Amino acid sequence: WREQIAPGAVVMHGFVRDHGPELLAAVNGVIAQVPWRHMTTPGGHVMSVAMSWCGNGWSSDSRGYRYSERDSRSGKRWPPIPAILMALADEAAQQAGFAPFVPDSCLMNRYDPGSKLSLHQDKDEHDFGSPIVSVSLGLPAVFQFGGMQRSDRTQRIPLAHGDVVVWGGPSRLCFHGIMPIKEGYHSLVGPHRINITLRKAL
Ligand code: MD3
Ligand code: FE
Repeated sequence: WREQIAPGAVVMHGFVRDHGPELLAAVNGVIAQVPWRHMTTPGGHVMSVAMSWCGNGWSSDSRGYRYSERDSRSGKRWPPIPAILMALADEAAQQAGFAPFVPDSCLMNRYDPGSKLSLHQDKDEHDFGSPIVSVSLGLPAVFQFGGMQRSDRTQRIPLAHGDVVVWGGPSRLCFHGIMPIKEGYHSLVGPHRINITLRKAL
């Protein structure tokens, strides 16, 4: 079923529940080329979440966060976004009431039990007019969704394997985060949660 949690934010429960194996195969194809890595924030903290990406990649260092077409170490482009993820992003965005969506960046987060993502805004993209489509796989999570101010009160939204959320319009710049993941085992994904976000970054 579909649930609007804020203006522009639509949760599509179970939207890709039946496509776990294909989605995981797509993730693993990217991981073979861009292995999971723990980034260091500009503030010098190592993130508990492991990341990978395709399309335009993401980087974080003492100078800040940015997106790039190429791996600065090898000079090569990051791998392309798998077709199944491009199709899913467009389908979900349109069903949530947004225009056809052609993302150019796909970030993947892997959470192990205890991993969390502190409250933040996604504002490194150049295009805030486009939505972000997120896909949850594996262990469940509690998502925190706030307002335009870090101090605004947050609502807690449970996210399960197969849920897709489209974040656009007024919700695009809201603060959000993921509470520490509880210990567990998912039959397909194992002891992890994987989140995929599709974005128009550059
Ligand atoms: C709401 N990821 O990668 S996805 C991120 O589950 C990120 O890994 C979380 O926050 C995760 O930046 C949450 C849902 C999400 C993604 C982007 C948003 C929600 C958002 C941007 C604006 C508002
Ligand atoms: Fe985010």
